[in-house]
Amino acid sequence: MPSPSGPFPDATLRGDAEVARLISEEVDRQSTTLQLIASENFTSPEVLAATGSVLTNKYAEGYPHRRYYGGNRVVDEVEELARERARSLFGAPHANVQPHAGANANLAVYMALLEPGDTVLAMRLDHGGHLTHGSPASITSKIWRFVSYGVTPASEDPSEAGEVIDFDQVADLAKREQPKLIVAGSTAYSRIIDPEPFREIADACGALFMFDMAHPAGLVAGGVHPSPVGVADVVTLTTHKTLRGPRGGAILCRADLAKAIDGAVFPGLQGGPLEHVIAAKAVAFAEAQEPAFRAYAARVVDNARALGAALAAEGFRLVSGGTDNHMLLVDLRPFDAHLTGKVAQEVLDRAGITCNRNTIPDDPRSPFVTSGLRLGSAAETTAGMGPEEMARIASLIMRTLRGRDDEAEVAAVRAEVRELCAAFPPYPGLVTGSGQ
Ligand code: DSN
Repeated sequence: MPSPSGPFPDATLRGDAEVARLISEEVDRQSTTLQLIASENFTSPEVLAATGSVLTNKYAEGYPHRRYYGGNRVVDEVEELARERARSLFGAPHANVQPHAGANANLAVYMALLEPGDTVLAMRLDHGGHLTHGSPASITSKIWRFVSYGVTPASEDPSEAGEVIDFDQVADLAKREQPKLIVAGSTAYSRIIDPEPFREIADACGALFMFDMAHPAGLVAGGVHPSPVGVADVVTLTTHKTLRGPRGGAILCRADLAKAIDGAVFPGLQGGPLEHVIAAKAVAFAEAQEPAFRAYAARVVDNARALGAALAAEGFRLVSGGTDNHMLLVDLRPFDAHLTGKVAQEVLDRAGITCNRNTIPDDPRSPFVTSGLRLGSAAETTAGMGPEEMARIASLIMRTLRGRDDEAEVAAVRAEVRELCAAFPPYPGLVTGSGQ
């Protein structure tokens, strides 16, 4: 069994062999397989240490200096620090760092700004939106009335942009439906989302404007994507994707909305905040302000482009023709009309290439099966990989999918993946065992 070492919480788990074993196995999995899920990353050891700290013991319902429990001198400072660092990183007048996740952050904003039944204009889930942007399966659609916009049709002409946000549709729907809130942001869209046209459309119909930057938060912090802060009325984010912090959410907003937003998070939606995670968010916000993080953000985009170019050369189609961010949405059909996203994800998993199946715009297959794969560059860029490794990964993906019925070929790819990962360990201090 691998023996964890260094400043990691699992080093002290010797008293619980079962959980220690599982954490070690996960260290091993993360170190010996390729992590290409666009919403994942490798946090720093400092973020891990804060997440595994004694701050988890403290109840702190309320906000700094306005708590419902005693003993909050230290966690008040922790949360103040996190709020201050979030404001400074993004240039925001107000930050709420308590949302346990991006979904909670979005729900809290709706609670703060809307009455039940109000109309919201947001992106369709099957064109790249998020569950909390009004999916029929989400509580959001049961409380508020969502109207959806999507992307333009795919273009036959490669010189023309297709599968990009259809701003004519956004404007027409806004005029017709008079939403109280317009939401920008997505989980499966590989282009820059410019907040300015959304602002103009919102102003024209008197709507508020929320930008959900869960995915590109690190690219905004790193200066490679335009910031929606100061353009949108409210910005939500997750801290664990491109921002590379602990799993969680946050909200940035105008000063005059601060009271409503804070009240919606607590006591409206959540109870006690996770102060250990808030401490880790503070660590991540400070890390993202370093010059090295700007260089990281630029490399993430370079790597996604390199992976996309190499995949296109192998016969895969990239939705919208490429990427401006950390992710690629790959249409598998031109590569192999019989290959589904589900089958591709499963065989890639066996080869040690971790990613997720995803619907592509107007996908004829169900969300459980899909015709696409979503790939991300954020985690392996953190591990140190560059464009050369991205080209090699594209070739490994092609070989796995081409040879999916040939166990020897899948095993050969698995061995190459292991060798590649060994040269880029995400946590070099950790000893790993044999892996999957
Ligand atoms: N599940 C996240 C993602 O993978 O993009 C969004 O919540």
